[in-house]
Amino acid sequence: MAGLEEISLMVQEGNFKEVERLTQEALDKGRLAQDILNGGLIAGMSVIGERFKRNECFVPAVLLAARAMKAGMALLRPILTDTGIEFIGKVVLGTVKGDQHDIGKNLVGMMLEGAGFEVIDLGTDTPSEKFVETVREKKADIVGISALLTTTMPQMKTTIEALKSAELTVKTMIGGALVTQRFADEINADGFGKDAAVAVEKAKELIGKG
Ligand code: B1M
Repeated sequence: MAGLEEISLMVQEGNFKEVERLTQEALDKGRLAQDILNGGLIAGMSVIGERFKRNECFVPAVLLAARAMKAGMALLRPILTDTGIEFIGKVVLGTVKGDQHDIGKNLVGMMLEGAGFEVIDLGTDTPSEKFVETVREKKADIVGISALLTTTMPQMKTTIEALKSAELTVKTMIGGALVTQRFADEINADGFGKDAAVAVEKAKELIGKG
């Protein structure tokens, strides 16, 4: 039977082909999708998340691991949704209007998925109205807002204000290279993730699962 440890190791090495093969093999041999997710994919991604936090590995390794995790997730997702297994929370994620930077946001999204969140990714150049509309429609728990430019950071404030005006009870989390805790406090964001690993911790905290 394909070992979960082996899947975890292949995620850590970013070997997406092996993750895909081993995940399929584990399914074929009767492993539960939930066990493969927790003991293989998420376990591997957690190791990488911890290493990243301690500066023992860097962005390229995280992106490779995330891609490998996604390869396994693609096989598990239909089974997990079929059997009604629930995500721990729902996050609407996007880069603000006027901003095309998405590498960090994508990393945050993948790490959130790895931690068991459902992520609805609105992409880049996302107007505040789109955040509001999606949060309302999808009944999200958290809105994750990313911005990388000094000129687009005010859009984070605009988005948070639009969510408040729409009276949506949703937690807000912001991040991006130039964003600080101070800025997050200034614009009344509920959380700030300095990097993808902290963003995951913060998201769990915001929904009371930290
Ligand atoms: Co741009 N760019 N860029 N750029 N770019 C910066 C941000 C810049 C700091 C470079 C510089 O001058 N030193 C500078 C901004 C300066 C400022 O505003 N003060 C800048 C500029 C000026 C520009 C243009 C205006 C350049 C031009 O055209 N004249 C232009 C703007 C385009 C636009 O958006 N409208 C532009 C364009 C581009 C590219 C398209 C070439 C490319 C983006 C490609 C892409 O994303 N698909 C690009 C890149 C790659 C960068 C740098 C070099 C790297 C950004 C990156 O991906 N880092 C960047 C310099 C830098 O940041 N040092 C720069 C890796 C990534 C993993 O980190 O995004 O910080 P980061 O994400 C981290 C954390 O911030 C956090 O977690 C991530 C993982 O740890 N995080 C969150 C991010 N989002 C989060 C959300 C959260 C929580 C945490 O919760 C929701």
